[in-house]
This record gives sequence, structure tokens and C-alpha cells, in this order.
Amino acid sequence: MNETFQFKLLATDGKARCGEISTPRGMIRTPAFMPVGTVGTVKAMYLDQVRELGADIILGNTYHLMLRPGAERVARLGGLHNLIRWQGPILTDSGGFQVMSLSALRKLDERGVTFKSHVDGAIHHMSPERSIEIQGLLDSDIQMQLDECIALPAEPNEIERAMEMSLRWAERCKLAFGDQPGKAMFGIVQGGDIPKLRERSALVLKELDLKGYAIGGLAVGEPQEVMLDMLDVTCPALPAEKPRYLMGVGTPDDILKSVAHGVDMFDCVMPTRSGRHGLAFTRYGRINLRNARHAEDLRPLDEQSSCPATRDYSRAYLHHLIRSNESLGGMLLSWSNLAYYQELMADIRKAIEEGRFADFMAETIEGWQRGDL
Ligand code: PRF
Repeated sequence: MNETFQFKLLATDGKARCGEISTPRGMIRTPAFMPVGTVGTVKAMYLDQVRELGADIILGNTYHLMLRPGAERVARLGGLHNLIRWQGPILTDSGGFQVMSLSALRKLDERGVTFKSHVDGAIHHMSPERSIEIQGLLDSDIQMQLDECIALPAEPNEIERAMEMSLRWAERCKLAFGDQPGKAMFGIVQGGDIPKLRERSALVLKELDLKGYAIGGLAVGEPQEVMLDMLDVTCPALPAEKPRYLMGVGTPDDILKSVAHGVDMFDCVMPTRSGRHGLAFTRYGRINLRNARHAEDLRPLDEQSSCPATRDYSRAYLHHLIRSNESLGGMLLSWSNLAYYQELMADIRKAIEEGRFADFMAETIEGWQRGDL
């Protein structure tokens, strides 16, 4: 097993890239989709299932885990991997993004972010250094810098201020992280929907010579076209030999198109959260199982799938479970959706390796549009 963190590009096809990140805890095949395990569980899934579907890495959240069960407690319990029984690599988000979206009372300035816990109302302060310390206590393999993400639309001044502060925080996080050969700390490109700011953010982070780069501040209210335009200016400004991670994205369509622009890693609650709400992602596009038209439909979601949830259960039964608020409904649809996402990533990697990514993308989108009826 490799004792250092390394990224190897295996093939490119247009701007799309296929590669491998090796870590002491295992290999991550890219383009990769990382299922979200916010509080130390990929909701409604057994981690054995998650692994079996082909996920090489999962994501955890600093914000949630620091509040409950607490970072120091996780460390005493032997680290996050041992606690949750996931032996592969884990990436943790730094906390700032979740503080801003989940905490009712919060204040952010140069020193970091102060906020009121949504669990017990206690006041917490998180500096860039403390975020890295917490991610270390969790024993996270890929740690993220603390950053400030601005929702769009926003004033250019505000976007620039947050981007510049995020750059200063990147430097502080790099220093706090130090030299850990088997682990990585990623910087996060910000800059909203302004190309010049995106370029500057990427260039300054590039000079910090980090082991990987995330692209943040996208999929926060802007049209998909704007997100893809920002990838167009950001990706070429980042070093080709380092992995690129588009945070919090997205739908299968977002993922496919972002791969075409040069992105290597993704995470999103979409497959699990939508699954719990009755929405299935399939080769035929989205199917809303709450809809009455499925009440007497004995067909499975996709008879050709290798996932039992997708292949063996009738739409009528899934409809009934979702309408009855039964936990099994959310479990089966989370399973089916994560299977679809992982299958999509495997197909994407294969298409890039075989130099037919553009054709694969066109066929896949056509399949979603054609539907199954
Ligand atoms: N920053 C961090 N986490 C994030 C984002 C960000 O900008 C996003 C934006 N899509 C999702 N998660 N730290």
C-alpha cells in the first residue's frame, strides 16, 4: 500500500480526465462521486452497501461531528474510520459552509466563524487552525481549508472580500496542516460568478502548492451555464497534475457536464436526500415515486440494473412505501440512486479511457430525455 498521497492521470479525452488518487487507506478512482456521510452515516445506507456499489471514498462534516459526538470524543474513540467502520479514505468539509447554511446565529470575520450550535445552543468559535485541528482529530484523509462561500447572486465587492479572505485562510490552514505525507489538505477556489476573481483565486492557491484543489461557491443559485463558464476559467488556471473537486455538485447532468470541463471529484446529498423524498435517478431520467401514476405499475425502476433495489422491487411497492412514510422506501431509493450514481461514474471513467466520452455523454443525456414510457 502506498504511504503517500498521490494523484496519477491515466487518460484524458478532450478536457475530461480519468485518474487515480492513491492514499494509505486505499485508491480513489476518478472521476469519483463521494456519497455524503454528514454525521458519520450515509443516511439510510449500510456502509457495506456503499462500498459494494463502488464508492472509494465518503464525505464527513466537521460542523456536525464537532457538535456531536465532538471531535475530541471521536479521537478518543479511535477516529472516524474505526467508529463508523469505514476502512477507505474519508474527506471532510471544513465547516464554514455548513455553519452558514445551518446555524441560525453566526458571525464571520478574519479570525474565523463564531456560531450557535443547532444541537444545544452553545456558542462555538472555529478558526482556520481549529478547523484543521478538528479534521485531524477525526483522522480525515482529505481535509478542506476553511473558506467563505457566498450565495449567488451577490455584489462583486462582497464576492471579492470573501474570496480574498478565503485565500488568507488557505495559507493559515496550510501552515496548521503542516507536512503529512499520507494525507492531503485541499484549497478552495472562490470568486462567485466573476471570471477575474476565479482566476486570481486559482492562481494564488496554485502558488501554495497544495495536494488538490476544490472549486467552491458554485451550485449556489446560479444557472448551470454560469457554473460551467466558471469551470471553464477555473480549471485551466489549476495545475493539471492535481485533483479538482467540485463541491456539492450535483445532478447526474451537472456531473457529466462538469467532467467534460475537467472536474475529477464530486459530492452531493442529492442521491440520498432525493431518495428519502421519493425521487429516483435512473437511466431513463428522474422518476417521482410519490406520483399516483405508479400506484399499479408492476415494473421495476430498471430491469437491467445490477442493484436489487432498482431491479427487483415494483414501482407500485416503492410508491406505497413512500406514500406510507415507511423507512424502507427511503432505504430502497437511496440504495438505487447511489447505485445509479456509482454506475454513472464507472461508465464515465471507462468512456474517458476508451476515448469516447463525448459520445457517451450525448447518449446518456438522450436516455434521460427519452424516458421509459
Ligand atoms: N465551500 C465549502 N463547502 C461547500 C461549498 C463551498 O463553497 C459548496 C458550494 N457548492 C458546497 N460545499 N467549504
